[in-house]
Amino acid sequence: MTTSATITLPTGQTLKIPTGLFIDNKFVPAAKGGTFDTINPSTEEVICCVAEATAEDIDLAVSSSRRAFTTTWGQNVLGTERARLINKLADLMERDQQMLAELEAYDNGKPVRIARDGDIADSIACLRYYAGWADKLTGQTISSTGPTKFNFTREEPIGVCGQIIPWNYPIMMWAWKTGPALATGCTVVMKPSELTPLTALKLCELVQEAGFPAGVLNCVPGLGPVGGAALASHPDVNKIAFTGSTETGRKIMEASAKSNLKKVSLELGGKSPSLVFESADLEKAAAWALMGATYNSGQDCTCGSRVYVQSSVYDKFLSIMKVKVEEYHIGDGFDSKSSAGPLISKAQFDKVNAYIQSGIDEGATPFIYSPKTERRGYFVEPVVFSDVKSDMKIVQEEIFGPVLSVGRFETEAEAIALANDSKYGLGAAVYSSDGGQCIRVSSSIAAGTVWINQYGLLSNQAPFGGYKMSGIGRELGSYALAEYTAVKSVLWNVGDEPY
Ligand code: TXE
Repeated sequence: MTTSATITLPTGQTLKIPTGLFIDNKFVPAAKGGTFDTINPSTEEVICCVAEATAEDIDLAVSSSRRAFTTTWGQNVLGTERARLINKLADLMERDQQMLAELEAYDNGKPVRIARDGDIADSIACLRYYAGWADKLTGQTISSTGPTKFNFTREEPIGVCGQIIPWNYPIMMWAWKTGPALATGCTVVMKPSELTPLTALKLCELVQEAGFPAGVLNCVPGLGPVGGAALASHPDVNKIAFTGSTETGRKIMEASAKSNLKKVSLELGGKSPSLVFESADLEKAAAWALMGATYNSGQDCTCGSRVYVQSSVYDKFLSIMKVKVEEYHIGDGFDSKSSAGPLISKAQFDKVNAYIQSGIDEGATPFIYSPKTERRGYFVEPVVFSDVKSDMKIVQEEIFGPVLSVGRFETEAEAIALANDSKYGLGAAVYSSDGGQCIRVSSSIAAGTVWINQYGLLSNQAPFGGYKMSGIGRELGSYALAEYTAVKSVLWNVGDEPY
């Protein structure tokens, strides 16, 4: 198999892209020669085929990362040097921002503008944020052990990290995971989603160009149950960072438990609630709520898929929402008017449409709903259900499409109970002009992120992660550093006691 392909983007531009596995700073075919196709979700056409990693390739990648960890990276390189290389990588991404955005839009379907000014801009900032941390990792000096004992701690890189990422934000998930890993001195074996492998591989060219030592970052596209499973159960991997479904998250934990008890961090599904109180600015609340439910066509772990509105303003809220949905445009990622693109795959398209049908069958009112058209591509228009009940599937299960359920409540206590009636706890929002209510309610919701009078905005400086079945561990901010470091306590006897 060749390890590159030349593709023609919808702009008419041709682009040479790597399609091999990236091991030891080289693009190579898979050991068994296998490949898989990646598909443009806007046209349902095959873009190209990509090398498929199996267990043998994972072994090679892990050995390469282990070698780098013990020689050219890990504790052998100063934080300032790690920062320099990460900053260089960020600069190269900035140079290639438009090209990366077009490739992301082609492989994933999202609008070029959103990929460039949202996902990639944030990813560059994320790398720069973690480059800033690379030379600032300090331990503690602990004096309570007495005058003749000297105790200090070291924050050491945990080792070789497997990173398994999804298809909804391919570049951004790559940056969220590589940033803190490389900054702390870990080495990485990255497995991008089989649905969107192209930008992860293109970024490897930039890793080469930036001058990272071989093996610091390897990239092994492949199928989840094959390459992904081999990485999760590998005995020489020290940590797995995973973003994806709760179901696969369980398998990753199980693989860790059955292999070497590697550290695991999981960023999983959600069913994030928004509570709109009668004192809220309803125009703004409806705009944020619609954005929360439809951003990235709802393919977002914090998709605000449940909105509860106080009864006194329920009808008004819905009528404002209706006007706003009409301004929303689902379309091709290369069309500058598109607010969001198609769903990622036929499987997601079928899954989301089955949920929409289940909402209708279970008696929710399809308040805003345009039935399917025979259009090419996996496009689904936003759907808003009203009069939903808590036990409906559309209210309890993650849909991962632009489908919003709107229910009602009378009191603050009822609103909090509805918000917490979920196995998930990733995001939540409160809309109210009563400051005391905002604080009371945000403290009572079991979710890793609570937005007040806004939705979905994240910051590289602020921690992100889930309560309950939405995950374990935190990404972003200084909190993510703890996921990639092991704390060593050094106890030194500086006195004369015999023992
Ligand atoms: O996810 P998977 P899928 C949710 C969302 C979506 C559903 C299914 O509800 O509809 O998951 O999507 C790798 N061992 N989210 O099937 O399977 C896989 O190759 C190791 C939420 O795409 O979890 C890919 O790289 N790895 C979410 C990654 O896991 C395995 C983002 C995610 O795929 C594996 C995506 C295995 N056994 C989907 N099986 C979020 N939290 O943002 C699969 N993988």
